[in-house]
Amino acid sequence: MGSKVWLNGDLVGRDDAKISVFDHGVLYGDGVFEGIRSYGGKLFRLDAHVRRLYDSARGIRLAIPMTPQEIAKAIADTLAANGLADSYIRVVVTRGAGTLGLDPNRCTHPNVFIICDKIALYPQELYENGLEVITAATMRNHPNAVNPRLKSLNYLNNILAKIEAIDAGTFEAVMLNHLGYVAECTGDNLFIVRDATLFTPPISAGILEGITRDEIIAIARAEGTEVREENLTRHDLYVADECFLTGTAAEVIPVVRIDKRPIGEGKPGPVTKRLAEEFRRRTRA
Ligand code: PXG
Repeated sequence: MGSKVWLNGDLVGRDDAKISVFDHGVLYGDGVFEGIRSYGGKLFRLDAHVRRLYDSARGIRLAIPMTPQEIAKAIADTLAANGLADSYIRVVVTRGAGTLGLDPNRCTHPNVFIICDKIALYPQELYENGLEVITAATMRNHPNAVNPRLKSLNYLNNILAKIEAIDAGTFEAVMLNHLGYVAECTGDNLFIVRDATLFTPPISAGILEGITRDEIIAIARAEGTEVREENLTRHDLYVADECFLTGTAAEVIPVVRIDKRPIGEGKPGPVTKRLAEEFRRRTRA
């Protein structure tokens, strides 16, 4: 079965899923998106993703021409049409085709499309042995510029940091915010463990309010682990007992080296393993 893309109300073949080169999503990165996983044919935390999509759209003053219920149904229909039990779903809303020039009012109709495919960010082996990361020189977007809470189509900030990671021979980069505190990685949130307490940067550090992050915080609290959302410095990372990243695409992945420094024992720690195991159980349940 060829893959189907949902485009403005129709399920079309992958090669027929086309939008205009005058779409401001293409010309200016003017649009928003979501990345959602399905496990065993079930959409993981769909409502939270739909809500964030609408928040992002509101943040850029883009009116999605559908209700949240309609979007949720379109996502479910796309999943069903592709027959993938474990999949990655990309929902995109662009400002739509307009004229050259920034004015979004020249765009009459947002484009909405939904792709259902597979995603593998990191080699499987790294989920067992841990990932090496660097700190990027590129700082995370200032919250008063493009707020990182918005999942906008302009990911250049993250892409520039990702290039630094790749240049350094690693897969991921830690991004600091304008104050020098740890924000997040290019497509994942960051956690550390110190003395059996879990720490993660607060939303006010200028990060995406990750749904996997939220799930991990809930899992940790449910098992009685203290979780603190606090500003972290690079030094906090270097002296951590454990470190791991969370994201829809990445899921939960241990970090064992940052800027060539081993974290803790230099291998995935017990708290990370426990939380990753429970995350696996909840998603595969
Ligand atoms: N921070 C950023 C900047 C992200 O883009 C996360 C954190 C994690 O959020 P969630 O809600 O997914 O736990 C993200 C999410 C991709 C891809 O194609 C990236 C993300 C999600 C899915 C796919 O690289 N980033």
